[in-house]
Order: sequence, then structure tokens, then C-alpha cells
Amino acid sequence: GHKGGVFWLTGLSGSGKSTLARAAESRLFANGVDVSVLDGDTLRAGLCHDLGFSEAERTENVRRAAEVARILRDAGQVVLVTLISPLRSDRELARQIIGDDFEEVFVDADLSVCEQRDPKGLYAAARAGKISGFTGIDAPYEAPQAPALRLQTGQTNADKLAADLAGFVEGKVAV
Ligand code: GGZ
Repeated sequence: GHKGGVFWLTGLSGSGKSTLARAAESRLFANGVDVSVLDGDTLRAGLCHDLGFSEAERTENVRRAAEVARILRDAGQVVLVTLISPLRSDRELARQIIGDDFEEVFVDADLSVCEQRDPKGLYAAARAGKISGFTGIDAPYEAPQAPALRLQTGQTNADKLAADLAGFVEGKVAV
């Protein structure tokens, strides 16, 4: 068995949060862990579809994700949350809402790496002025100062990092 816990993955768009969370989810599931992923894109398609990308709307996005994560954690689940959550104050809000068993995970890739990946062409659109308030371009990203875990996706291959993340999670939720 294991206890519940929330693992909050923060990082730039294109840093690899969703990819790592999905790969870690598969590993955890295979090991019998009751795990789910709360992904920013999924939340924004439904629960948070009324929210844009102003500072206040990002705060509300974080707040809703944290409240859902808390419910799942209280039911005994391991929850991997993947939100840019660019502001330290918003991540502290999430930590307060969730309380125990909250771990901040920094998915760390240089802006230049994320911009080169640009899987959805959003960085190009932001550089061209077609999107404003894009994180890392003309909206802030405040990197965590003391994350519980840092995954450097520009340097290390994704399989290794997913194994690191899954191992870290298992260590934290073991009873
Ligand atoms: C940042 C944006 C923006 C702006 C659209 N700024 O790579 P993606 O596409 O799939 O991930 C980004 C996603 C960010 O949503 P989050 O809910 O994680 O953000 S936050 O925690 O800040 O609320 C990106 C897309 O939405 N996207 N416009 N202006 N990302």
C-alpha cells in the first residue's frame, strides 16, 4: 500500500511536464500505485475553460487544480499536477490548500530549449506578437528556489527522468 500525495510539476511551456508525468504515471501504475495526472491542458479544456492567462486567471487555475488535487489526495491517490504555475505565490497557495504531502518538482529546461521544441508553435506566435502574455516571453516565470526535485530535461533523457520521478514519488508515498 501507499499513502496519497501531490507532486506539483512546474516549468515553462515545452519543458516536458506532461511527457514526464505521463511516463512516470505508467511506471507507477505498473507498480500498483493509484495515480492520476491533472494536466493543465485537460483542465483548461473543461473545469477551467472559462479562464485565460492573466495573472488573476492563472491564480484561479492553480487554485482549482489544487482543490481537485487535495480531494484526490484525501481519497488516497497519488496526483501528478502539471501546470506552468509561473508565480511563486501561486505555488505557495497550492501548497497551503493541499497541506501535507505536497512536493514541488521543477521541470527545468532553458527557454531556448523550450523555444526550439515549440511543439504547438506558440513561442513563434508569441515572438511574432500574435499571442501576448506568453510565459517566458512577455510574462514572468519564477523558478522554484528550493524544489523537492529538479528534472533537467534539456540535459538528461526522458526515460531516465521519468524513472527518477517515479522513484522519488514512491519514496515519498511509501508507508
Ligand atoms: C503560457 C499558454 C499561453 C500563455 C496558451 N502563456 O505548451 P502548452 O501550451 O500545452 O502549455 C501551455 C498551457 C499553459 O497552461 P497552464 O494551465 O499550465 O498555465 S498556468 O499554470 O500559467 O495557468 C501552452 C498554453 O497553455 N498557453 N497561452 N499566454 N501558456
